[in-house]
Amino acid sequence: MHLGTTLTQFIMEEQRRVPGATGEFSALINDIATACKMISNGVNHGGLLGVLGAAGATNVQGEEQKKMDVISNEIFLKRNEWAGHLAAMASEEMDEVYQIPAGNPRGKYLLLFDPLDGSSNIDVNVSVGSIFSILRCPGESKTEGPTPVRAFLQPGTQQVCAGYALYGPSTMLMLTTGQGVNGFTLDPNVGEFVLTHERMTIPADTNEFAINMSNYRFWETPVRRYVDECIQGKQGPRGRDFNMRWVASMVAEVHRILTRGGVFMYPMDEKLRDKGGKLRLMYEANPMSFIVEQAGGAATTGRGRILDLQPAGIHQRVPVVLGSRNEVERITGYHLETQAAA
Ligand code: AHM
Ligand code: MG
Repeated sequence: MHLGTTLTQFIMEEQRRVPGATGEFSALINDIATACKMISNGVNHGGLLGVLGAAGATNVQGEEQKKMDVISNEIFLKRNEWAGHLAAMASEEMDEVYQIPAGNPRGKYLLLFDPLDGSSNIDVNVSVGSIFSILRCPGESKTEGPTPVRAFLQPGTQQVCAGYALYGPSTMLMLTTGQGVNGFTLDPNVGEFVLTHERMTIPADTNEFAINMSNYRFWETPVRRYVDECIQGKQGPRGRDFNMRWVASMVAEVHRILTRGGVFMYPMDEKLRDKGGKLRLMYEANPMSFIVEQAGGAATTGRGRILDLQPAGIHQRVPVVLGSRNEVERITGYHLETQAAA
């Protein structure tokens, strides 16, 4: 039996070290954790609960919504709209900012989330996850009128907390509040997340890369160069063999990198240029970049640090290169060389 630290205990002990902390933040994390437990339950039961398959609609991004996308979004909203910690929410599954219902108390935080990332994997019983990011709501938006989109448009460096839940062989919750990255495993028998992975660190070097190779013909030169060099292995300029993985669930990909290192790329390509990239800045790239940096890794667009970007919209997309520091720096260097030569 694991009698370790529970998530609630961990967050409360961390908060006690912050002078003037009101406990609001701890309560918010608890509500997010409850949402993740409920989603985990839905994902684990799958066909038994009738939650697999398409919802028959597309989201704001024009992507097909799965039933479980819609259910997970609803769970996040319902678990977080009542307690008074939030001024507003934003989700991958909703076009507009979600306002706290009239009559409910409002608080000082903003919550952004992708309720079920990698949901193309849900029907084939492969790992999926939830990703979230917490910001402080700027002063004037906290109590008066609807919270405007501009309240959310803060660079990733301003995140108070970021995390993800991975619904894999076990359900895990990974968290950072800017003091390193800690991981909790859900004990399904007692319904608690328990601290199992303390202070996770990403090795600076790696022999493993992750990218959707089917986009090769659309990539930019620096990405082709990097991947070509990896594939040439011992015979190529890198002088060593590389391994490749592609789960198509960013949460599973980032979790592997936190566990054993690696580099993950969803770079700019010709197909994506008009959209700005594939992954969403505010509820995918920013929280994952915060986690990766807090574990000693790096995260860039190929050109600059993701966390420094000034967002222009809540659904903005960006190219993403993240993971083991030395590889991310190499790939970014290749982009900058190409840019300088142009
Ligand atoms: P989603 O938010 O619609 O699930 O899309 C994001 C996912 C990431 O988890 C994953 O890295 C990527 O899309 C996979 O894309 P592809 O299907 O092009 O391989
Ligand atoms: Mg997503």
